[in-house]
Amino acid sequence: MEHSLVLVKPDGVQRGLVGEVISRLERRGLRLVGAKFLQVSQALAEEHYAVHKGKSFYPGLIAYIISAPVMAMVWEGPNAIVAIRQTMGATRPWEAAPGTIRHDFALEVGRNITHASDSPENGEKEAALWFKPEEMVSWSRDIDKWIFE
Ligand code: DAT
Ligand code: MG
Repeated sequence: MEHSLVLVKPDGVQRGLVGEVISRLERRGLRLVGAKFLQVSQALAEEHYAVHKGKSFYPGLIAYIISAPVMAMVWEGPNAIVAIRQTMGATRPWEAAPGTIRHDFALEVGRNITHASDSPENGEKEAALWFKPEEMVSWSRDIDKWIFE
């Protein structure tokens, strides 16, 4: 089962979209395994976005992610990485498909509401960066057999 770190970033929290994001992932059939609401530290922000260090947008990206609280979650499911990024939509909201979160709620790449891990390896790595093992819950739902083949 793949895991994805999902963040509702400061703009999404400020705009009252935490429930909307959770609702869409729940309806997709994904299973929530961890959640916390936090103000991100400079150190965590830099580690999370280390791959973007040196890019022109990096300073703005760090400033944005630490500017106000975020909702951090780990979701799991078969094909969770691709499925969740599909639900989020393309990084640049003007390229996001209609019906996706970034299409429906965003206009600018630097205010694109959510983060979601981009590979199964990064899903595991980011989940471990943001959550202690004991903060993640291993559980099953009665309905799982109707969602997971
Ligand atoms: P994603 O969040 O879809 O995984 P990414 O990992 O390429 O996208 O970039 C991380 C975030 O950085 C992205 O959500 C918004 C910001 N970003 C990316 N490219 C940008 C650019 N060209 N200008 C401004 N911000 C950018
Ligand atoms: Mg990314």
